[in-house]
Amino acid sequence: TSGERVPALVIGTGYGGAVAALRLAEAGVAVHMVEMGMAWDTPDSDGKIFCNTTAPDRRSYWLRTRTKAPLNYFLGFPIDRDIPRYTGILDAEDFAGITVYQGRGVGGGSLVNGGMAVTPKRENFAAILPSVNADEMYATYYPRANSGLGVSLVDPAWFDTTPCYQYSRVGRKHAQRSNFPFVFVPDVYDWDYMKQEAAGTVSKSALAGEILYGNNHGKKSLQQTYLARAKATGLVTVSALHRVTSVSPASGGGYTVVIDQLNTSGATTATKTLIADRVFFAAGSVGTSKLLVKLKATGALPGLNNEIGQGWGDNGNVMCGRANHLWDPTGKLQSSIPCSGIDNWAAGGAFAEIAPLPTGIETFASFYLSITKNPHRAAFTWNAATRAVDLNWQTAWKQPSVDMAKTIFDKINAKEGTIYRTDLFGVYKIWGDHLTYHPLGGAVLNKATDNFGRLTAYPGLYVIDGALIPGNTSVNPFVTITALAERNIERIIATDL
Ligand code: FAE
Repeated sequence: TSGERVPALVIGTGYGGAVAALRLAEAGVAVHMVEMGMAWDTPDSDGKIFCNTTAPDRRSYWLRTRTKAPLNYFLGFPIDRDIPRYTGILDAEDFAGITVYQGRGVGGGSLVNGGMAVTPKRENFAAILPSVNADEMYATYYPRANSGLGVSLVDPAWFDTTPCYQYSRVGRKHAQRSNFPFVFVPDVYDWDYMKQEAAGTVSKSALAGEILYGNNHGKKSLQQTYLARAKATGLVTVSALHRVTSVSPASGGGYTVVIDQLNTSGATTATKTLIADRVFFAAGSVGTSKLLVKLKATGALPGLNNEIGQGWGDNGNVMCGRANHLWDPTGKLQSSIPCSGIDNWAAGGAFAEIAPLPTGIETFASFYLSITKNPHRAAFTWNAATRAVDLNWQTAWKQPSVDMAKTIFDKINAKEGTIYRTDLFGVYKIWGDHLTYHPLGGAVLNKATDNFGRLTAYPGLYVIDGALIPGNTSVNPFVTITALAERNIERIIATDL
């Protein structure tokens, strides 16, 4: 209700927001969470909450009239199709030089992602978060995050025999024949459930190709983990389809938070105002950065420092496919949940996930999402003319990522006598270099904030999401986002409340 006062308001329900809400509630603090996306807790007319990747409907995209699939061509033909405009689950947010994919809804990115839950190697941590005590992270906060998220590994014996990971086994064979380290990648998917899917005893999700637009079964998104525990405290409420547009100091102390209520067409149906003693920015790297840059530039929070909006990176994401020989089929049944990768970080700056192409037909293709050590960092700035926030990422800045990915795939192609696929991202286009799944930074720890996420010019304002991480995590980011949030909220509860 408008005008109400809340002790703690959390903007966004992704990893950072879910950790903050749970730990604050456990400490006895009532928390109100505001989420611009839908609740995703009610089946649609087809009996399912989420639509399938192969049949995207209005549920698939955030306020688009046409799908914008990350892998947008197949055999050289475009695969995007018209859909009704709706507050769907996946946002393909276009900036001048890059499309940033993000989850929209209660659970944030955990609703749409592949669940790959990777803790960076200890020796890479100093480059990821230089001001954070690594010993504490690896002794306490990474284990806490892994346990809270429900992370586990595929059973290697099952992996070796199941048809749905033939694509990974082909990926392993090719990696090892070129002397690259092959690694299993942990995930939050329930592996026992996937075995039952393969046995045909339960409804299929990973083995029905569900990914990107939500998983109806098997995946432990934040709705099943942190957010379920937060709600069970009885101290956490969530408003879905509500978007925070402003935060500013309130005259009687605390902060005035302005919130638009949205309908499923994305239109504002009401504007509400709350007073919050503390506000946690957990709108994701892009969402938090856009809000803070706007609030600084438009005079709501003018005292924010000049690091706001800086230090944004794409985690070096780049995708590619390889065309295998006919004796190396990758399987017509492919689990949509990746479980393995090729680690060439130390030698070549690339960590490649062996990814599925769950088309339902044999493609003889190997597909990879590489995370690379791309050095470029972009900045968000306020555009007074358009009254929007711009990001100055340049298309050409992906070249280092392509070069690093090639340290793996040029060598494998040479060894196997194979070539790159040229039909997955356009007509004769090898590299999926127009996008990222892993936005990071924009309110970097110990620069835009203090070393625990406090926006020190404004006591009671905090950043607690991927915006804190300066552009790269060397692996998939959500375990690091979760572990850093666990570390920061513990300190904030101990010293600020
Ligand atoms: P995030 O999860 O994005 O949550 C932010 C929330 O805030 C969202 O729900 C927004 O709708 C909401 N929001 C934004 N602005 C506002 C506002 N003004 N008012 C109210 N609410 C707002 O942030 N990472 C991995 O580690 N492993 C993977 O396998 C993986 N696969 C991915 C696949 C895809 C397709 C995508 C898109 C991402 C993937 N990621 C993966 C990245 C991961 O999901 C992402 O790093 C985290 O979700 C970021 O967590 P945050 O808490 O920063």
